[in-house]
Amino acid sequence: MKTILILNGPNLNLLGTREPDLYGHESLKDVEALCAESAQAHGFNVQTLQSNHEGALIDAIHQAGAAHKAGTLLGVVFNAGAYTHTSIGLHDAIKGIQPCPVVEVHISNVFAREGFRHHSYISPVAAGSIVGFGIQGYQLAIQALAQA
Ligand code: CA2
Repeated sequence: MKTILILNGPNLNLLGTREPDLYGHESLKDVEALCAESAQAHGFNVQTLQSNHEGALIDAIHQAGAAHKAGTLLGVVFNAGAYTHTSIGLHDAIKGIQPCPVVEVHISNVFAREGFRHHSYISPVAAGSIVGFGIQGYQLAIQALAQA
């Protein structure tokens, strides 16, 4: 059974603790459990990782690329958090593992927020982007990968 990597970036470990209007009441653990359930329904396993460190996220993307090449990984669901708006390193890492599909997810509608959240370094190299549907976005991303 192939794996889907659920990768979360900076501060997403704080989900459920503050700002429920933007990010809901569920914790990261809840999100990861939801992802495992959705992936299993489509016949896949999940591997989950959250990091507040850009380099660790880049390493995880490289490992995902190797696993995709080896045929054990279907793709990546990636919420890069604030690094979305700043990280050329993550852009290059995702580009470097193509054709491994990376689906960009944002819980909030970044386009309805501050101007600095309107630009994404991830979008141009992502297979697609899902924004503004809350944590359901992770399930939609899994569905997109499973049905591609
Ligand atoms: O909407 C999203 O999913 C974001 O990726 C979340 C990031 C933000 O920087 C992006 O612009 C959009 C922030 C994640 C921080 O999450 C927290 C959750 C609860 C309390 C504090 C932070």
